[in-house]
Amino acid sequence: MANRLYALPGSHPSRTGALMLEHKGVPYKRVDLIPAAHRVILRALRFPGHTVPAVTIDGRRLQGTREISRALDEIKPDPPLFPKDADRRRAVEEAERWGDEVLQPVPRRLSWWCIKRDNSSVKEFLVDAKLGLPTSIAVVTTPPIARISGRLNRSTDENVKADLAALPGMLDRVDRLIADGVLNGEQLNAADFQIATSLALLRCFEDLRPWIDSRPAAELVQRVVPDYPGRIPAVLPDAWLEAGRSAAPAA
Ligand SMILES: N[C@@H](CCC(=O)N[C@@H](CS)C(=O)NCC(=O)O)C(=O)O
Repeated sequence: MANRLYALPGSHPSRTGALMLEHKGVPYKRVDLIPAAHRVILRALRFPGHTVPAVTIDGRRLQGTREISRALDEIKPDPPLFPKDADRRRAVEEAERWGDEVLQPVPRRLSWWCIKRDNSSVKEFLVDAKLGLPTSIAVVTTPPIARISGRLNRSTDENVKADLAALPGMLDRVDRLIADGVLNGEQLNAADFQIATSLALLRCFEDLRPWIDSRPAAELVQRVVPDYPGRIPAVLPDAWLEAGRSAAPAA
């Protein structure tokens, strides 16, 4: 049976899953699920959790970017997603963990907050979606989905404000990982694929693109995921953006 990648339209970790499959040269068919209905479908497909990416490969079910990266290295060792050297592997694993647990939720929370207030460009996230229904119908369902997803992801004013205040420090950390050779080295690794998609989604925010484009982090996005679709109009309050605007990029 063909390998399948179950995704949600515009989902950055889904793109991480796709990039890792492509890095390995593993053929797959992408299936985009309809948000909210995705939970029922993933359960029906016997995945244990409710998030994407979820992959079926060689009769195995893999769910979550970190499970997928490790399993892909087992299934097809070359090209590797983790370095052989133990110290370098630890550094990549730690960067991948941080990218998954700390950085990845930030663009997710910010997206739902912004889309709830202005969904005029949501269709741009759906350009290459494989939903099996017309984009116009998907767009119409956006307001209730944005409300539910905003609640599920705790996209509150307080959390979004805190994310924006913390973001410059997170971008500094990405730049340090690049300077240390953990990210954007000769061989791309699991942490590159994990972190680049979060940065790519952050670049979709008109308010935030300049924060990234002045940094080495932008080179990682250009290399790994230059074609991330979508645009989020400038709706974030000026006062919340102040912290980031005044933060100097890492040397
Ligand atoms: N951090 C995990 C989970 C990813 C995740 O939360 N994906 C979101 C889409 S961006 C999702 O599936 N949300 C649906 C839900 O929580 O039910 C990973 O890297 O695989």
